Amino acid sequence: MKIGLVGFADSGKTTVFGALTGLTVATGYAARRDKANVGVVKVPDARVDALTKLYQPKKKTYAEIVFTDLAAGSGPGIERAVLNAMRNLDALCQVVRAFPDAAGEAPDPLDELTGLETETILADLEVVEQRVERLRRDRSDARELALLERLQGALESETPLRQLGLSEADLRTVSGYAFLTLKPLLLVLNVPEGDVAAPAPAEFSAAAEKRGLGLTVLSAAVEMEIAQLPDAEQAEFATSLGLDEPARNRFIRAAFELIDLVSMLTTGPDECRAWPIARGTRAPRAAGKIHSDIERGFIRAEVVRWEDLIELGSEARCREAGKLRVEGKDYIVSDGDVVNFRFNV
Ligand SMILES: Nc1nc2c(ncn2[C@@H]2O[C@H](COP(=O)(O)OP(=O)(O)OP(=O)(O)O)[C@@H](O)[C@H]2O)c(=O)[nH]1
Ligand SMILES: [Mg+2]
Repeated sequence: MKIGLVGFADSGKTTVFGALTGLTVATGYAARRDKANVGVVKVPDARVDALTKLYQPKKKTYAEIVFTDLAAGSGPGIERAVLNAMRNLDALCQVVRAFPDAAGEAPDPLDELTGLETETILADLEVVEQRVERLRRDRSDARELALLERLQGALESETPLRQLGLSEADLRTVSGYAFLTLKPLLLVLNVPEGDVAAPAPAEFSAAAEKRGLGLTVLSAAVEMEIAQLPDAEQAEFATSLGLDEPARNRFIRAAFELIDLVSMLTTGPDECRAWPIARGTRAPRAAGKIHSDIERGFIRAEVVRWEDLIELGSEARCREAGKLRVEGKDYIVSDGDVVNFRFNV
């Protein structure tokens, strides 16, 4: 799963990337280059922290996701090569500039939102038109043609494909085209240092809501500063700015949900750990994330809710209180389940 930071030049993508990964990356004009920055980011998780406090394990492991930072490229708009690179991503986070740039130029967040929307719609339309033409010529697949004509109509009326609510079957039919406007999209409004605790401007939130898009407000510059502090001081500094926690944490969790991942938890004296699994994953497949032997020899899953475990203090007490469930191979693991697999190899 790859999540991309995308958007116009100087919106702050690389600065956000640096804040997320804690890596030192060159920002600004000089940093524009052909190669994307790629980094692994830990997903902050209060449940892992709580379980760690209870079990005092040797190790604590958060779920991880990979972020890619794509430069917009030279010139106005988004370069063709960058739009193509976006096709390989599973989800997009558009960084939108809401701070005055180095030249003092006022930002226009709504214009960036609609600007990227238009560019991605046009890129998708090009793909659809070529395919429609081909299918009309071949008369090979009437069902696909009908579907693509419907998509073409939507794109021509400037509707991103993700807003159509396509069926699972339709999504499968078009999955090979890697449509940009079908990719999950999260907006990241990069605001000036003084606005980090303020809500997004009403006009911008309304535009996000109308499109059904998630929105995180942060200041990349501030988040970068926070990221460089020792862990213990990060929360304190965030509080001093009027934030409950670094905005980066909210953003990472939102990005994690964007790609439809949930966290299965495991705990014990060795390790407390969050395992990212696709929403809807059954127990044996989830077990396979830990080790293929556990999937192969799966017998059952013993499941407690993390809240119950924290409240009651141990698995044994959860069992006594009837809070430990024994689940079979058809069980779909939910977010926040603490699971202990029984297996036989
Ligand atoms: N004041 C302020 N400046 C910022 C903020 N975020 C980024 N900048 C500055 O804006 C400039 C561009 O930031 P980058 O992160 O390089 O922008 P980018 O989106 O990666 O740009 P490209 O890679 O060229 O597409 C740099 O000089 C940053 O220091 C912010 O939150 N506040
Ligand atoms: Mg950059």
